[in-house]
Parts: sequence; structure tokens; C-alpha cells
Amino acid sequence: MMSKNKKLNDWVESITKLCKPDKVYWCDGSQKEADALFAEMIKNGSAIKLDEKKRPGCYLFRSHPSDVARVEDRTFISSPRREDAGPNNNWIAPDEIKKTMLALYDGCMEGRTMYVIPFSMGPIDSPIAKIGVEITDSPYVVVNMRIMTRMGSHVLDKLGEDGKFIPCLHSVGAPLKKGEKDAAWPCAPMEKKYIVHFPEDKTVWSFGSGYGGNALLGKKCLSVRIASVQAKEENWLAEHMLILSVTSPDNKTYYVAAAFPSACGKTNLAMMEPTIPGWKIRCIGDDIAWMRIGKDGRLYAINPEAGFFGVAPGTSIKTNPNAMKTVAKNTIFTNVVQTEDNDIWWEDMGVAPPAKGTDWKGNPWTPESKETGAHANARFTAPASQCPVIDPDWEKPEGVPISAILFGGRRPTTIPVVNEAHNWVHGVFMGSATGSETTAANIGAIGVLRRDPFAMLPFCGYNMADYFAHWIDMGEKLGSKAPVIFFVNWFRKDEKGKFLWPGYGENSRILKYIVDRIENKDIGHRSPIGILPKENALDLSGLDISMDAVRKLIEMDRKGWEKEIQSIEEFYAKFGERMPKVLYRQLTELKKGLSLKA
Ligand code: SAT
Ligand code: MN
Repeated sequence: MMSKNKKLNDWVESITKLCKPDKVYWCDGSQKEADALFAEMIKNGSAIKLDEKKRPGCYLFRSHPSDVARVEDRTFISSPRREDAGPNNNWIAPDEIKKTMLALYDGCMEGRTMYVIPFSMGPIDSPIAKIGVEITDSPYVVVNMRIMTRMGSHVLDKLGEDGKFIPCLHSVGAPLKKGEKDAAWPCAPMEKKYIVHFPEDKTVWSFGSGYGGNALLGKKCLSVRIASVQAKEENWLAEHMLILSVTSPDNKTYYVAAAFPSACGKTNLAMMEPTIPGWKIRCIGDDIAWMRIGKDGRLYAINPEAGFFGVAPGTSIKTNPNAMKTVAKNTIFTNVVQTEDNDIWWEDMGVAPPAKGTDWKGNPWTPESKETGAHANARFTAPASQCPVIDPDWEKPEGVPISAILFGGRRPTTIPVVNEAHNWVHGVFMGSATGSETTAANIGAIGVLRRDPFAMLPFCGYNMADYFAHWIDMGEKLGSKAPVIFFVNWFRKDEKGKFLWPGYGENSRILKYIVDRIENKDIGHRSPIGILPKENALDLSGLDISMDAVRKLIEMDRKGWEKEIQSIEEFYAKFGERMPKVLYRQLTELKKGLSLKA
């Protein structure tokens, strides 16, 4: 098979010559094709079919122990000029890295099949959607891309003879000699892994890793890193944000987009079961939002993805009942525990652990084992359409109109549970100062505060100072139609290290407050750090929480903010002169408000 698109055919031909696969296969996206790929992967020992009665259509994979998360050290923005990648990215010159990677790609698919995956990010009929084509030698990537994107022949039809697409090249970097037995999870050693983005060519080259965001190139690579560059060029926003809808008891629906760093509970928030009576929350997306100004001047968002690639450990009936229902069937599990009766388990799943099982490394495991059974970044890949609370409008081609934008992170101190920006520029300041304790979603130290502006630090495809300027510019274009911006923090702790806020479904109380503020209810008071809830503003009915805790959650912690400002200043300094002046002015205003020396 070939496509009608000459550019695509030429590209596939040139990559075939370079990578030298045994076979080239164009994916049609059908169930039959997926079944055949799973059957093949079961045969060679890389997939395990789970119990058909307990988990219909589900499979388990175990990654190589070195290939368990995104590798930010090995991720590069290769723009012609270093300053365009900015201090927020690893940079490497395009000529140099192309030379290195062409040598790595040369013959890298020997003994393997090369798959051509045409995919659409966004509903295929959406004017906001974009087409990509991923070439990969990993059948695991194919079956994951089939869930995470709209993938298959219909995308080629849409592409036609001269449609545009974003080429994404991926190899696990493990050629097979004749007769050599394949690894269960082939990949290359760390020093040969490269995840490289070329913003000028609008293309992605990935080598050596088979995992998540390193290999499913439609996700972070295309939909955020490359798309963020396009968004700046074309006056829209490509963001690391969930999208949800909140419906009030009087049946009014509001759409909210929210940015949190990886593994801060975005998926939990996106499909939360509200605890307050009469309110409904539905999910449009859990990770990425593409937003454009619509005909009426408001900001409209689509979820470019078609599935959820969620963190398994910690997901339970209590923390995320709708995710548990979503992963009941047709789901791919990676690095979780296999139980004796061939189902899956992970830490904090809310059900008793199996007496005996097999851990994510394939070793025998019992609850007494020293190591966890599932990897901390174990994942499920599940179709969004299976989510019980998927919003009826989640595939609306024009998207949904956004009323509020939230920023948040894991902040044990200082940051209030909810804080409203005075205006758009102040909101951009808040977004730029987003920070979080690090988690297992990327390889590196865990539990230290890292500034992660807009939760985009690992995902912004260009200089972050220019990105801030782009956000300020978008605010000017949106004018009075701009969404209201809030900063939220579910992770505030007391002196003993106990969480002050119950989180999860109780976060609906904060969403209710946000909706009331959108409706201009007089329940907030101005403070130098933002508009904070008045003492009785939060609906706490039926919640067992002390007034002391509530006061702490909504206070302005002057001492804490002094430190916070210092840390933000240090962070801003990295961007030097390129930083928009209005953001420095926000810092000065804040200092004045707190009676600190400006
Ligand atoms: O590995 S992914 O980038 O897909 C998941 C995440 O880190 O958010
Ligand atoms: Mn993410």
C-alpha cells in the first residue's frame, strides 16, 4: 500500500532506505489489525493477554527497567539558533544532531517491520485538528497510538494528494540480526536515546526509547512541543492542560482548562465525581488542550487526543472511580502487577493486593516484597470514549468555550487552595510562577520544588520568555472575552506534614467557588497576591474540616510569599532581557503590596 500523497510516499521511501526494515506496513487502524499485532506480540513474549472475563480486550506490557518514563536529559529542541530554544530547553544544532542521528538510524530497523501510522490530533473534521504520520518499528507504539489518536486509513483519505502532515520518526534503536531472538521490550541504552524536535522543519526524530511520551510522538512531541511553536506563529494556544465541564444545579455549563505538571492529579480532576449535590463534572480531556479564538471572540478548546495515558498507582475507586471504569476493557497496562488470576493490580488501587503476583520487572511478588509491585510511573492507555463521564461535546469540531483557566502544582506551603488573578497579565504572571514538587513522571530527583511555568517547562518548543509574551499577546486579542485565571493548590500541608485539603471529589467545592466568581458573586476579597475567598465563601457543607485548616488554606502567608518572590526572581533571571517587562512589573507590584522593597 501507499498513499495518494507524494510528499508522504517520498518520505516513507527515504526512511525505508535509511532504516532498512525487513517489511513496510501501512496501518489502517482496524480492530483486525490491532488483534493481529497483539497476537504477534504475545507470541514473541512482549505482551500478556489479561483474563478475558475480568479485563476484556486488555493487555499487559513490561518495559525494560531503564525505559520507564520521559527522558528530559535526552530531549532536545533543535532550532537553528540556540536562543530560540531558550534556557528552558536542551539545545543542539540541527546539522550536528542530524548527523549523529542519521548514523544511528542507518539500518536501525533491520530484522523488524516498519509501521506507517497516519493519525489526526483532534477530531478529523475539526478545523483545529492537525495530521501527523509516525513511522515506528514498535508494534507497542502502534497499538497505543490507535487508542491515543484517531489513527488509520481515514486519515490518509483526509490528507489527500497534497494535504500537510507532521512527520514523526521513531525507532526503538535495536536492530535484529538474522535468527536473533527479540527482547520483550527492545530499546537502546540511555546514551543513545534522543528525543529531538526540529521547530523549523516541524518534525520529530526519536530514537532508542519505547516509552510513553518518548515514543508516542503524537502526544508531548507533536501536540505540545511542535504545536506550541505553530500556535505562536498562528495565534493560538497549544497547552499542557486538561479540559472539563462543570454544570451547576440550575443547569448552566462552564468549561474549564487547567495546567498542572505531570502526575499532579490532572486525570483525577478531569473526570472527578463531585461531592456537592446537584453539580455535574464531565471530562473533555486529561492532558492537552488546543485553544483558538472563535468567531464570537471567545477562546475555544479541543482535546487533540482520543485516549488517556494515565498514571496507574494511586488510581482507585476513591481517587478516580471514572478512570477505574474506563480501564475495565480495551486497555493497555504498562508496568503494573500481574495477579495470579491474570488480572492487574497496583499500589493504592483501593483493593487488597494479591497474595502472589508478578511485579513490573517480571519477578515473583508478594505484599511482603521490599520493592513496589508496580512502577511508580506505571500507566494505563484507555480510550476516552469509555469514560463514563466523557462530555457529550468532547468531539465537537469547533471545541468548547473556556470560561476559566487554572494553574496548579504540588505546593506543601505558601500557596492558597484557590487564588484568582486580578487580570489577564496577573494570570500570566501566576502561570509563569507555577511550580511543583517533582514526581516519578520524569527520570530525576523526586520531591524538590521545580519551577514549571504553565506546566510547560518540559514541553514548550521554544524560548519560554517568548511563550510568556505570546500569552500576554493572546490576552490583548481576547480583551473582555478572556477567561478568568485562577491558581489552585490541593497539596497544602500542615506543620506535621498532613494534607490540609481532602482533594479529589471535594475539589468540586473549589470549582463551585470558581463558577460563582465567574458569575461575579461577591465572595472574594482583593489581596496583593490575588483575589482570595472570603472566610465563608467556600461551600464546606458535609465536610469534616476545621476552621483553622480553612483559614490556613485561604490566607496570604506573608513570610512564605517573601521567599516565593525571591525564588520567582531567581527563575526569571534565567531568561534575562528576553523576559516581558510587564511580568517584572507584576513582581514589583506584588512586592509593593506586601510592603517589601521593590
Ligand atoms: O510520558 S508522557 O509524557 O506521555 C506522560 C507524562 O509525563 O505526562
Ligand atoms: Mn502530561
